Amino acid sequence: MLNFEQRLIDRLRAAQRIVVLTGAGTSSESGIPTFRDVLTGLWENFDAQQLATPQAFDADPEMVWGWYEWRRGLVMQCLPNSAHQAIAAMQDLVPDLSVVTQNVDDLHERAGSRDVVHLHGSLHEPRCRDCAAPYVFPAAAPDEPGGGRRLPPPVCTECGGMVRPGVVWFGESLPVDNWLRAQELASGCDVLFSVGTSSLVYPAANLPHIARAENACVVQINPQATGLETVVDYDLQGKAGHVLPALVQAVWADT
Ligand code: BV8
Ligand code: ZN
Repeated sequence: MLNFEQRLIDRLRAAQRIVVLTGAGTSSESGIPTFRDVLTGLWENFDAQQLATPQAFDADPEMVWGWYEWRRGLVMQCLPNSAHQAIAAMQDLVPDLSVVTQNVDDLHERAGSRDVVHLHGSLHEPRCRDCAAPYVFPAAAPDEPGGGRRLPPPVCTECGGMVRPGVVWFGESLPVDNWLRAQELASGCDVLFSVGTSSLVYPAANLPHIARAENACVVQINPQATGLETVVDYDLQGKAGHVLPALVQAVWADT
Protein backbone atom coordinates (compact mmCIF):
# COMPACT_ATOMS: atom_id res chain seq x y z
CA MET A 1 0.00 0.00 0.00
CA LEU A 2 1.56 3.32 -1.03
CA ASN A 3 1.45 6.22 1.43
CA PHE A 4 1.58 9.82 0.23
CA GLU A 5 2.48 12.89 2.25
CA GLN A 6 -0.60 14.72 3.47
CA ARG A 7 0.88 17.95 2.10
CA LEU A 8 0.86 16.46 -1.39
CA ILE A 9 -2.69 15.14 -0.99
CA ASP A 10 -3.90 18.55 0.19
CA ARG A 11 -2.05 20.32 -2.66
CA LEU A 12 -3.66 18.05 -5.25
CA ARG A 13 -7.14 18.40 -3.74
CA ALA A 14 -6.81 22.19 -3.92
CA ALA A 15 -5.34 22.21 -7.46
CA GLN A 16 -7.44 23.89 -10.15
CA ARG A 17 -5.10 23.42 -13.11
CA ILE A 18 -2.98 20.27 -13.47
CA VAL A 19 -0.61 19.37 -16.33
CA VAL A 20 0.54 15.77 -16.82
CA LEU A 21 3.71 15.53 -18.95
CA THR A 22 4.32 11.96 -20.07
CA GLY A 23 7.16 10.03 -21.70
CA ALA A 24 7.76 6.50 -22.92
CA GLY A 25 7.80 5.07 -19.39
CA THR A 26 4.06 5.77 -19.16
CA SER A 27 3.45 3.29 -22.00
CA SER A 28 6.05 0.73 -20.95
CA GLU A 29 3.57 -1.26 -18.80
CA SER A 30 1.42 -1.60 -21.92
CA GLY A 31 4.30 -3.53 -23.48
CA ILE A 32 5.80 -0.73 -25.56
CA PRO A 33 9.59 -0.49 -25.23
CA THR A 34 11.04 2.84 -24.11
CA PHE A 35 14.00 4.52 -25.77
CA ARG A 36 16.19 3.29 -22.92
CA ASP A 37 15.21 -0.33 -23.52
CA VAL A 38 17.33 -2.40 -25.80
CA LEU A 39 15.64 -2.27 -29.22
CA THR A 40 14.62 -5.70 -30.43
CA GLY A 41 14.63 -7.27 -33.87
CA LEU A 42 16.25 -5.65 -36.87
CA TRP A 43 17.23 -2.60 -34.92
CA GLU A 44 19.04 -4.12 -31.95
CA ASN A 45 22.33 -2.68 -33.22
CA PHE A 46 20.95 0.82 -33.66
CA ASP A 47 20.31 3.58 -31.18
CA ALA A 48 16.79 5.03 -31.41
CA GLN A 49 18.35 8.47 -31.60
CA GLN A 50 20.17 7.33 -34.73
CA LEU A 51 16.97 6.06 -36.31
CA ALA A 52 14.64 8.93 -35.28
CA THR A 53 16.29 11.46 -37.61
CA PRO A 54 15.65 12.86 -41.11
CA GLN A 55 19.17 11.77 -42.05
CA ALA A 56 18.40 8.12 -41.20
CA PHE A 57 15.22 8.26 -43.29
CA ASP A 58 17.02 9.86 -46.24
CA ALA A 59 19.81 7.29 -46.00
CA ASP A 60 17.58 4.22 -45.65
CA PRO A 61 13.84 4.93 -45.96
CA GLU A 62 12.91 1.23 -45.90
CA MET A 63 14.76 0.59 -42.63
CA VAL A 64 13.21 3.62 -40.91
CA TRP A 65 9.71 3.12 -42.31
CA GLY A 66 9.94 -0.57 -41.28
CA TRP A 67 10.89 0.48 -37.75
CA TYR A 68 7.93 2.84 -37.44
CA GLU A 69 5.52 0.26 -38.89
CA TRP A 70 6.85 -2.27 -36.36
CA ARG A 71 6.16 0.24 -33.58
CA ARG A 72 2.71 1.14 -35.00
CA GLY A 73 1.78 -2.56 -35.17
CA LEU A 74 2.92 -3.01 -31.58
CA VAL A 75 0.86 0.00 -30.40
CA MET A 76 -2.22 -1.35 -32.19
CA GLN A 77 -1.78 -4.67 -30.34
CA CYS A 78 -1.29 -3.02 -26.96
CA LEU A 79 -3.84 -1.59 -24.55
CA PRO A 80 -3.71 1.49 -22.35
CA ASN A 81 -2.40 0.57 -18.90
CA SER A 82 -3.57 1.66 -15.45
CA ALA A 83 -1.39 4.78 -15.67
CA HIS A 84 -3.22 6.00 -18.80
CA GLN A 85 -6.52 5.11 -17.13
CA ALA A 86 -5.67 6.97 -13.91
CA ILE A 87 -4.68 10.06 -15.91
CA ALA A 88 -7.96 9.89 -17.85
CA ALA A 89 -9.89 9.51 -14.57
CA MET A 90 -8.10 12.55 -13.09
CA GLN A 91 -9.37 14.68 -15.96
CA ASP A 92 -12.91 14.26 -14.57
CA LEU A 93 -11.84 14.85 -10.96
CA VAL A 94 -9.90 18.09 -11.46
CA PRO A 95 -11.38 21.39 -12.75
CA ASP A 96 -8.76 21.65 -15.52
CA LEU A 97 -6.31 18.87 -16.41
CA SER A 98 -4.22 18.72 -19.59
CA VAL A 99 -2.05 15.90 -20.88
CA VAL A 100 1.13 16.90 -22.73
CA THR A 101 2.87 13.87 -24.15
CA GLN A 102 6.20 13.15 -25.81
CA ASN A 103 4.81 9.77 -26.87
CA VAL A 104 3.76 9.04 -30.42
CA ASP A 105 1.27 6.33 -29.46
CA ASP A 106 -2.47 6.96 -28.95
CA LEU A 107 -2.85 5.19 -25.61
CA HIS A 108 -3.85 8.36 -23.73
CA GLU A 109 -6.67 8.94 -26.22
CA ARG A 110 -7.71 5.29 -26.09
CA ALA A 111 -7.86 5.50 -22.27
CA GLY A 112 -10.26 8.43 -22.60
CA SER A 113 -8.00 11.46 -22.10
CA ARG A 114 -9.25 14.49 -24.04
CA ASP A 115 -7.31 17.26 -25.84
CA VAL A 116 -3.96 15.49 -25.54
CA VAL A 117 -1.11 17.77 -26.67
CA HIS A 118 1.41 15.76 -28.72
CA LEU A 119 4.83 17.42 -28.69
CA HIS A 120 6.53 14.84 -30.93
CA GLY A 121 3.75 13.86 -33.34
CA SER A 122 2.01 10.54 -33.78
CA LEU A 123 2.57 7.13 -35.38
CA HIS A 124 -0.97 7.42 -36.75
CA GLU A 125 -0.51 10.60 -38.80
CA PRO A 126 2.00 9.93 -41.59
CA ARG A 127 2.38 12.60 -44.25
CA CYS A 128 4.10 13.14 -47.57
CA ARG A 129 7.74 14.23 -47.15
CA ASP A 130 7.41 16.39 -50.28
CA CYS A 131 3.97 18.01 -50.23
CA ALA A 132 2.98 17.30 -46.59
CA ALA A 133 -0.36 15.80 -47.65
CA PRO A 134 -1.65 13.48 -44.93
CA TYR A 135 -1.43 9.79 -45.83
CA VAL A 136 -4.28 7.47 -44.90
CA PHE A 137 -3.17 3.98 -43.86
CA PRO A 138 -4.98 1.02 -45.45
CA ALA A 139 -7.50 -0.50 -43.00
CA ALA A 140 -5.44 -3.62 -42.23
CA ALA A 141 -2.98 -3.33 -39.36
CA PRO A 142 0.68 -3.60 -40.34
CA ASP A 143 2.30 -7.01 -40.42
CA GLU A 144 2.89 -8.95 -37.23
CA PRO A 145 5.10 -6.68 -35.14
CA GLY A 146 7.42 -9.55 -34.29
CA GLY A 147 10.92 -8.31 -35.02
CA GLY A 148 9.82 -5.97 -37.77
CA ARG A 149 11.52 -5.76 -41.19
CA ARG A 150 12.45 -3.36 -43.94
CA LEU A 151 9.41 -1.89 -45.69
CA PRO A 152 9.19 0.56 -48.61
CA PRO A 153 7.41 3.76 -47.52
CA PRO A 154 4.07 4.35 -49.29
CA VAL A 155 3.82 6.73 -52.25
CA CYS A 156 1.91 9.98 -51.77
CA THR A 157 -1.48 9.83 -53.52
CA GLU A 158 -1.32 13.59 -54.17
CA CYS A 159 2.13 14.09 -55.68
CA GLY A 160 3.83 10.71 -55.90
CA GLY A 161 6.35 11.76 -53.25
CA MET A 162 7.60 9.61 -50.38
CA VAL A 163 5.43 9.23 -47.26
CA ARG A 164 7.21 9.66 -43.90
CA PRO A 165 6.20 8.94 -40.30
CA GLY A 166 4.17 11.77 -38.70
CA VAL A 167 6.62 12.17 -35.83
CA VAL A 168 9.10 14.92 -34.86
CA TRP A 169 12.63 13.63 -35.44
CA PHE A 170 15.76 14.81 -33.63
CA GLY A 171 16.83 18.08 -35.23
CA GLU A 172 13.26 18.88 -36.34
CA SER A 173 11.14 21.61 -34.79
CA LEU A 174 8.17 20.76 -32.64
CA PRO A 175 4.71 21.64 -34.02
CA VAL A 176 4.63 25.36 -33.20
CA ASP A 177 1.06 25.55 -31.87
CA ASN A 178 1.49 22.46 -29.70
CA TRP A 179 4.75 23.74 -28.23
CA LEU A 180 3.27 27.18 -27.53
CA ARG A 181 0.26 25.54 -25.86
CA ALA A 182 2.49 23.26 -23.78
CA GLN A 183 4.51 26.24 -22.52
CA GLU A 184 1.29 28.14 -21.74
CA LEU A 185 -0.09 25.16 -19.79
CA ALA A 186 3.16 24.63 -17.86
CA SER A 187 3.45 28.29 -16.89
CA GLY A 188 -0.20 28.52 -15.80
CA CYS A 189 -0.67 25.33 -13.81
CA ASP A 190 -0.82 24.67 -10.06
CA VAL A 191 0.69 21.18 -10.36
CA LEU A 192 2.83 19.57 -13.09
CA PHE A 193 3.39 15.80 -13.10
CA SER A 194 6.43 14.48 -14.99
CA VAL A 195 5.60 10.82 -15.57
CA GLY A 196 7.84 8.17 -17.16
CA THR A 197 10.34 10.42 -18.87
CA SER A 198 14.11 10.55 -18.61
CA SER A 199 13.85 14.33 -19.01
CA LEU A 200 16.74 14.30 -21.47
CA VAL A 201 15.12 15.59 -24.64
CA TYR A 202 14.59 19.28 -25.21
CA PRO A 203 12.73 21.49 -25.43
CA ALA A 204 10.12 19.16 -23.78
CA ALA A 205 12.38 18.71 -20.75
CA ASN A 206 12.09 22.44 -20.10
CA LEU A 207 8.43 22.16 -19.12
CA PRO A 208 8.98 21.15 -15.45
CA HIS A 209 11.41 24.07 -15.12
CA ILE A 210 8.86 26.46 -16.63
CA ALA A 211 6.22 25.23 -14.18
CA ARG A 212 8.62 25.49 -11.24
CA ALA A 213 9.57 29.04 -12.18
CA GLU A 214 5.88 29.95 -11.75
CA ASN A 215 5.79 28.25 -8.31
CA ALA A 216 3.78 25.25 -9.47
CA CYS A 217 4.16 22.04 -7.48
CA VAL A 218 6.23 19.59 -9.59
CA VAL A 219 5.76 15.85 -9.02
CA GLN A 220 7.92 13.22 -10.70
CA ILE A 221 6.78 9.60 -11.09
CA ASN A 222 9.58 7.31 -12.21
CA PRO A 223 11.21 4.15 -10.80
CA GLN A 224 14.64 5.63 -11.62
CA ALA A 225 16.36 8.93 -10.90
CA THR A 226 16.40 11.32 -13.84
CA GLY A 227 18.28 14.38 -12.64
CA LEU A 228 14.98 16.26 -12.30
CA GLU A 229 15.12 15.54 -8.56
CA THR A 230 16.64 18.97 -7.92
CA VAL A 231 13.55 20.64 -9.39
CA VAL A 232 10.71 18.50 -8.13
CA ASP A 233 8.73 19.02 -4.93
CA TYR A 234 7.82 15.33 -4.74
CA ASP A 235 9.72 12.42 -6.29
CA LEU A 236 7.41 9.38 -6.25
CA GLN A 237 9.73 6.48 -7.05
CA GLY A 238 7.78 3.70 -8.68
CA LYS A 239 6.00 2.52 -11.78
CA ALA A 240 3.37 4.87 -13.17
CA GLY A 241 0.86 2.01 -13.45
CA HIS A 242 1.21 1.46 -9.71
CA VAL A 243 1.73 4.98 -8.31
CA LEU A 244 -0.90 6.89 -10.30
CA PRO A 245 -3.94 4.72 -9.46
CA ALA A 246 -2.89 4.73 -5.79
CA LEU A 247 -2.51 8.52 -5.85
CA VAL A 248 -5.94 9.06 -7.47
CA GLN A 249 -7.42 6.76 -4.81
CA ALA A 250 -5.67 8.58 -1.93
CA VAL A 251 -6.52 12.08 -3.14
CA TRP A 252 -9.95 11.88 -4.73
CA ALA A 253 -11.59 8.58 -3.75
CA ASP A 254 -13.37 9.80 -0.62
CA THR A 255 -13.95 13.42 -1.72
C1 BV8 B 1 14.49 20.62 -31.55
C2 BV8 B 1 9.49 11.17 -31.65
C3 BV8 B 1 15.57 22.39 -32.61
C4 BV8 B 1 10.18 10.24 -32.59
C5 BV8 B 1 11.27 12.05 -30.22
C6 BV8 B 1 18.43 22.21 -26.45
C7 BV8 B 1 17.34 22.93 -26.95
C8 BV8 B 1 16.68 22.50 -28.09
C9 BV8 B 1 17.07 21.31 -28.73
C10 BV8 B 1 18.14 20.59 -28.23
C11 BV8 B 1 18.82 21.03 -27.11
N1 BV8 B 1 19.83 20.15 -26.85
C12 BV8 B 1 19.78 19.17 -27.77
C13 BV8 B 1 18.79 19.40 -28.63
C14 BV8 B 1 18.45 18.55 -29.75
C15 BV8 B 1 17.48 17.45 -29.38
C16 BV8 B 1 17.70 16.87 -28.03
O1 BV8 B 1 17.05 17.26 -27.06
N2 BV8 B 1 18.60 15.91 -27.96
C17 BV8 B 1 18.86 15.23 -26.71
C18 BV8 B 1 19.26 13.78 -27.00
C19 BV8 B 1 19.92 15.98 -25.94
N3 BV8 B 1 16.13 17.96 -29.49
C20 BV8 B 1 15.55 17.95 -30.70
O2 BV8 B 1 16.12 17.61 -31.71
C21 BV8 B 1 14.11 18.42 -30.75
N4 BV8 B 1 14.04 19.42 -31.78
O3 BV8 B 1 14.77 21.05 -30.48
O4 BV8 B 1 14.65 21.32 -32.71
C22 BV8 B 1 15.22 23.28 -33.70
C23 BV8 B 1 14.81 24.56 -33.39
C24 BV8 B 1 14.52 25.40 -34.40
C25 BV8 B 1 14.61 24.96 -35.73
C26 BV8 B 1 15.00 23.65 -36.02
C27 BV8 B 1 15.29 22.79 -35.00
C28 BV8 B 1 13.17 17.31 -31.18
C29 BV8 B 1 13.18 16.20 -30.20
C30 BV8 B 1 12.07 15.20 -30.53
C31 BV8 B 1 12.68 13.91 -30.99
N5 BV8 B 1 11.62 12.91 -31.15
N6 BV8 B 1 10.24 11.20 -30.37
C32 BV8 B 1 10.02 8.80 -32.19
O5 BV8 B 1 9.30 8.50 -31.21
O6 BV8 B 1 10.63 7.95 -32.88
S1 BV8 B 1 12.13 12.02 -28.77
C33 BV8 B 1 11.76 10.63 -27.86
O7 BV8 B 1 12.80 10.42 -26.92
C34 BV8 B 1 10.56 10.77 -26.97
O8 BV8 B 1 9.52 11.39 -27.64
C35 BV8 B 1 11.06 11.53 -25.77
O9 BV8 B 1 10.91 12.91 -25.95
C36 BV8 B 1 12.53 11.25 -25.80
C37 BV8 B 1 13.01 10.61 -24.54
O10 BV8 B 1 12.21 9.52 -24.28
P1 BV8 B 1 11.37 9.39 -22.91
O11 BV8 B 1 9.95 9.59 -23.30
O12 BV8 B 1 11.90 10.20 -21.81
O13 BV8 B 1 11.68 7.92 -22.68
P2 BV8 B 1 13.10 7.31 -22.29
O14 BV8 B 1 13.16 5.97 -22.92
O15 BV8 B 1 14.19 8.28 -22.52
O16 BV8 B 1 12.95 7.16 -20.73
C38 BV8 B 1 11.90 6.39 -20.22
C39 BV8 B 1 11.75 6.78 -18.77
O17 BV8 B 1 10.65 6.07 -18.24
C40 BV8 B 1 12.98 6.41 -17.93
O18 BV8 B 1 13.29 7.50 -17.08
C41 BV8 B 1 12.49 5.20 -17.12
O19 BV8 B 1 13.09 5.17 -15.84
C42 BV8 B 1 11.03 5.51 -17.01
N7 BV8 B 1 10.18 4.34 -16.83
C43 BV8 B 1 10.35 3.08 -17.31
N8 BV8 B 1 9.29 2.31 -16.94
C44 BV8 B 1 8.45 3.12 -16.22
C45 BV8 B 1 9.00 4.40 -16.16
N9 BV8 B 1 8.42 5.42 -15.52
C46 BV8 B 1 7.23 5.18 -14.93
N10 BV8 B 1 6.62 3.96 -14.95
C47 BV8 B 1 7.20 2.93 -15.58
N11 BV8 B 1 6.58 1.72 -15.60
ZN1 ZN C 1 2.91 14.45 -51.72
